[in-house]
Amino acid sequence: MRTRDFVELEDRFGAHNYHPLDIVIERGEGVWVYDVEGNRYLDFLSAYSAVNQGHCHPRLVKALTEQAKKLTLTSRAFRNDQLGPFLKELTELCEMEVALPMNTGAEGVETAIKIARKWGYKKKGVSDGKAEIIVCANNFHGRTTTIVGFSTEEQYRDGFGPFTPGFVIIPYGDLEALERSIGPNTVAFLVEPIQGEGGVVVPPEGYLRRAKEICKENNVLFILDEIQTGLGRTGKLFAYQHEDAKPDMIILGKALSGGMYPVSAVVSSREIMDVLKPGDHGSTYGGNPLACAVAREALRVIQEEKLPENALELGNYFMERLRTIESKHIKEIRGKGLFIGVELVPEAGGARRFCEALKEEGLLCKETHEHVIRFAPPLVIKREELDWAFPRIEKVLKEL
Ligand code: IF1
Repeated sequence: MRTRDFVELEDRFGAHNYHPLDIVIERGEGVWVYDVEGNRYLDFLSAYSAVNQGHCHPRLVKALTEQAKKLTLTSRAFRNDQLGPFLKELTELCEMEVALPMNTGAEGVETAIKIARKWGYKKKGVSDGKAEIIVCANNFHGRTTTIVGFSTEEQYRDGFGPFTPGFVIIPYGDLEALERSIGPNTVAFLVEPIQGEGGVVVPPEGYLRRAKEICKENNVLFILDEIQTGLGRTGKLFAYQHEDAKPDMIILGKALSGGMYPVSAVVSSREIMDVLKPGDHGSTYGGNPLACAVAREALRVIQEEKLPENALELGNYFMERLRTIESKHIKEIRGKGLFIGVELVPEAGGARRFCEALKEEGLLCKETHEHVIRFAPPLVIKREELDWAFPRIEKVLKEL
C-alpha cells in the first residue's frame, strides 16, 4: 500500500477531527521518521513534545517489552510492584511529596481541577459549589468537556456545550488581572509556563514568580500545566525553574513516557493531595505497572542523557541561527530551549503552506495558531542534525 491508500482508508473509516499532513509514517528512530515510500524526515514536532527522548528509544523499548511480558495491569484494586518506585522517583525529581498517576494530559488536568476544588471546600472554607479557578485566555489544557468549556478558542467549544461553570478567564501574562480577579471563592490559578497551542507564547520575565507570590498571598493554589513544557523541553527540567516559581501542583504528561504509552501525573504536597479520600478519584489504567515501568525509564533517560542541558544549549544555538534568516515572512522568533515558534506576518498566507514546503525538504513541522511554525525536535537531537535542518528552513522561509 502506498501513501494515498492509507490516506484514503483513514479518511473513509475515520472521524474527520484532524487534518494531518499527508505523510504516512511507518518507523521512527531518534529524531528521524520514515514514511511508507521510504522517505526520511527529521521530526520537528516530537508528537507535541511527547517523544522528547526520541522515537523508539532502545531503553524505553526494553522497559516496555520486558514489563509487558511480566505484568501490565492490575487495576488499583490491588497494588503492583512498579507504582511505589515510580511515585518515589517522580516526586524526588519534582522535589514534591506525592503524586497521582493518570493516563492522558487532559485527565491530569481534570484531576488537578478536582483536587483544587476539593481543597477549596475542605481547607479554604469555600462554600459548596462556589469554587472558582482562574485560567488564561488562549490556554490549551486538553479536550474534555470541562476543559474546552474554559477554552477561548471558538472552535474547541462550538457545539460542545453546556459547559462546566466555575472558571474565570484572564489575559495571559497580566498580573494585575490576576490580582483583580481573585475573590473569596478563588481556589486556584491554572496556567501554562509557556503557551504551546497559543503559539509558543512566552510570558513577560518574572510573570510566573510574581503569579506564584500573588497566589500565596491570597491562599490560592498555583497550578502549572507542564504537560508540554516540562521534562526538559524548555532547557530546564521544568519551565518554572527559569524563574524559580515552584507551583503547589504540577501536571505532567507526554514525555513522562517518552511517547511509548500514555502516562500523566499530578504532583503536589501531602497536605493538598490528602483532600482526596479512597473512592474520590481513580482510573482503570492510571498507575498500571506497564506505564510505571516505562515512565521510570523515561525519567532516567531524561536525566542520564542530560536532555534539559542539551535543549538549553542547542535551543539557544538554533534560535540564534534562525534569527539570522532574512525573510519578509518572519514577524517574530521566540521560545525557550527547544520550544521555538516562528511567527509569520499575516501576509505570509498562513504557516500551513510553509509546513507543507518544509515537508518536501524532509522536515516535519506543525503550524499552530494559523501563523506560527513550531520547532520542537526530540531533545536527543545533535548539533549536526540542526545544521542539516537549518539551510532547508532558511530556503523555505526565503523562497516561498
Ligand atoms: C491534540 C496543541 C500541543 C497540552 C497542554 C494538556 C494537554 C496538552 C499544555 C492535553 C495537549 C496536544 C494535544 C493535541 C495537540 C496538542 C497541542 F497544539 F493542541 F496545543 F501539544 F501543542 N496541556 N496538547 O499541550 O494532553 O490529553 O492530549 O494527553 O491533537 O489535541 P492530552
